[in-house]
Amino acid sequence: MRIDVVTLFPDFVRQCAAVGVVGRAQQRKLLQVEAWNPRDYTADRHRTVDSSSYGGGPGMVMLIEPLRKTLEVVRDAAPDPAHVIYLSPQGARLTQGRVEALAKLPRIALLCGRYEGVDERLLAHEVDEELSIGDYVLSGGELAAAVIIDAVGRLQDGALNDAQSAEQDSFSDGLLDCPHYAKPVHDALGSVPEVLLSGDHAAIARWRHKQSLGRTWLRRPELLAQRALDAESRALLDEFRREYVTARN
Ligand code: 4FL
Repeated sequence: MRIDVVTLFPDFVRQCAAVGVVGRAQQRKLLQVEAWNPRDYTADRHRTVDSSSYGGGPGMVMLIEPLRKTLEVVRDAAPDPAHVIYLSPQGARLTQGRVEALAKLPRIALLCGRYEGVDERLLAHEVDEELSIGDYVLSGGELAAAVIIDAVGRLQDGALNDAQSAEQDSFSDGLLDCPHYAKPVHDALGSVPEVLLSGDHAAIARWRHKQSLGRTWLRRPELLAQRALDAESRALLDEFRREYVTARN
């Protein structure tokens, strides 16, 4: 998969994409990340990329022309059509489901805004989708782009080791992850739950599923409401709830 990023800070994006799982995916040719600076596609002496906002008020708006030219160069840089995404707090919230769909595309382009944003006409004509990574304001779209590159990059076939397998991630089945433990078995902070030492793989799988359900119920109940539970999951969650109430009393 190829990801092109349009940004005033191309080095920042390249450095983010060079480390860890995503960096390794690039080395393995599973992923190609390219960053493009609209300042390089300006025509004036000052390399102007922004201007004050019609209607007044503080803050600068990114101009149509440098972004249009940059996106034209981006599209011409490879044969696959690019699905163009603008990162902004006004976008639809990014979810693991959306990440999984994006990860299947041959090519996406990420447009990062700075200042107050981007001229609305450029967005209307050149952008396919607007995404937000959460309800807070950043000083630009670059960190949001880095989030998408990471979440999508690690899902490319061969990017993860067996030990990192994406099937076990939080949200891969719409639930939060279960708790994890490593050595020592006994510590001043507590002991490892007995079932995890039993070697009984079915009992361990059942315990983990129950913990996932229980934690989701405690911490993110809205995720459970969005999801139909089968009879076994309902029974496990009931068990978790009874134990939770008993432990509190
Ligand atoms: C982008 C915030 C995506 C949340 C400022 C510029 C943003 C953002 N998700 N804030 N872009």
